[in-house]
Amino acid sequence: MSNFVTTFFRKRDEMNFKIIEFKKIDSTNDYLKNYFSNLDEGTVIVTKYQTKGRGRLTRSWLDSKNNNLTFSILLYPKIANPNLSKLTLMACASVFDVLSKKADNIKIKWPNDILIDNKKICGILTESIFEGNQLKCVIIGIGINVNSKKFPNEIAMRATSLYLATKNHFDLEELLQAILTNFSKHYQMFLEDKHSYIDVCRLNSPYIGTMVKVLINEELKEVKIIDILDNGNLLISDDNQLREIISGEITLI
Ligand code: BT5
Repeated sequence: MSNFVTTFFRKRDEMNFKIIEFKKIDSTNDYLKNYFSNLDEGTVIVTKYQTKGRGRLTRSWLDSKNNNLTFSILLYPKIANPNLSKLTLMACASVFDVLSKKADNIKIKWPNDILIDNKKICGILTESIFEGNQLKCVIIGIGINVNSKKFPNEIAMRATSLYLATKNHFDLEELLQAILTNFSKHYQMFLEDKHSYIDVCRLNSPYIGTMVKVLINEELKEVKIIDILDNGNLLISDDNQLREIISGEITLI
């Protein structure tokens, strides 16, 4: 498999990214899972075509050749037990900042999606690797539909791309660099335990203050979304009882 490496360095306090690009790969998250031990923080695996992209649980992330931005970032957070929900929201804010300058009606759907006109344009998968009790690394995988003009039937009604939303083509490398610049800024906030990226999610979530259907432990409930908390959890009102949930599937009524 051919690949090439670009390295660019940033100012003090910002991340160094080393970008390794594959023409084709099964999953950029799986590559980092397999090879992280030889790679530094800030290594980014990006591909022109991901053939076995993964979503959460056993779900798939579908890609089409040369159209989309599909990448994973390797992190070694120097804090005990980093909160993965917060890291996912940090990545959501990093992508949101860039996409919202390119298209209208962009929203962040807690815990890991970005939507345009209520259709999914980006999904984020954050994974951690432990050896015993010791955290070895965190991998943040990001899939963004950029220039795709159509989608497979199973997701056609629920997916969109920057191209479909704007009728413009976008340069994938330029988008990647802009997202990494934002990521570096928000990651610094994360490490300093500041929450500006949660504010980005809070301000741009379409659900806060509304009634939604939520799947909690496989039970479908109708609840009111109150807030996204600084710890990354969702605060809901369930039968007038406030309740914090760690992750769940949200469906707008
Ligand atoms: C996600 O899971 O949305 C996380 C997707 C993460 C993908 C990235 S790409 C780089 C890295 N390498 C990987 O192998 N994965 C990461 P979840 O919330 O579970 O949503 C998955 C669901 O999104 C699927 O079941 C489909 O319904 C839908 N879906 C799949 N492909 C899509 C696409 N291209 N656009 C919009 N929706 C899609």
